[in-house]
Amino acid sequence: MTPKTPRLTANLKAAALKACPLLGLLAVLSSPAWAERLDPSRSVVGNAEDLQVSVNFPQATTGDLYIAANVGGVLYFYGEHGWVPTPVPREYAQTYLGTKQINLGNSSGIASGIYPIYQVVLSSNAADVYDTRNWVGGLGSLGQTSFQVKLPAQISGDLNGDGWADDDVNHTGYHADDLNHDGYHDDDVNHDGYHDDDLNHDGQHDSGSDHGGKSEK
Ligand SMILES: [Ca+2]
Ligand SMILES: [Ca+2]
Ligand SMILES: [Ca+2]
Ligand SMILES: [Ca+2]
Repeated sequence: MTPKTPRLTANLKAAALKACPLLGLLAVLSSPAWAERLDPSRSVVGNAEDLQVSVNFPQATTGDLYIAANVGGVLYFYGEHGWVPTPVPREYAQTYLGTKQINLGNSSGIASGIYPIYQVVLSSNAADVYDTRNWVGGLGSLGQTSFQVKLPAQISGDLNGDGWADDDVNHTGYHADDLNHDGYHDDDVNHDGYHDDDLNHDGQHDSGSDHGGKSEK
């Protein structure tokens, strides 16, 4: 890992966070012609299962395709030879239109955890993936989702086992209360995967009387 990586990670995360309200604004103001969407085939992934996403390109988009995963605050990029902690494209100088399926590999080789995923197309020959001026389609073109890999259902929230957190009704890969799209409940400040008031770790907020964590019945 280079010493620069955390700063660069912060830059892309900041860009990603900026993109969210911008997308919301665009949705209100107009139909965002460039808005892309990154969809997992399922966001809750068990052992020895593939992590698969599709990217929807509503308009022809030409450039270098980058896929990144936030691994504990460090961005790893899915290059031609797998995941590496330096910015490399998955594909160079392609034109995309419609739906593109991408297999991000198998869960058997990665640690259990929550993995936010980003996707962007960079102008061909542009060097800096963190400079949003190089993003084809601008800030709104950033694709985002999140995988929950090999986690207990009390963390993933997938109690019915359908591959999605039960509160992720629109299948974005995020919990309904993950408005900042970091993969964690927004009230999970310590990022252990549980609501911070879920002391008995059953995946549910504890009631006011059970903060000893014994029971919430
Ligand atoms: Ca579910
Ligand atoms: Ca969150
Ligand atoms: Ca927590
Ligand atoms: Ca609880």
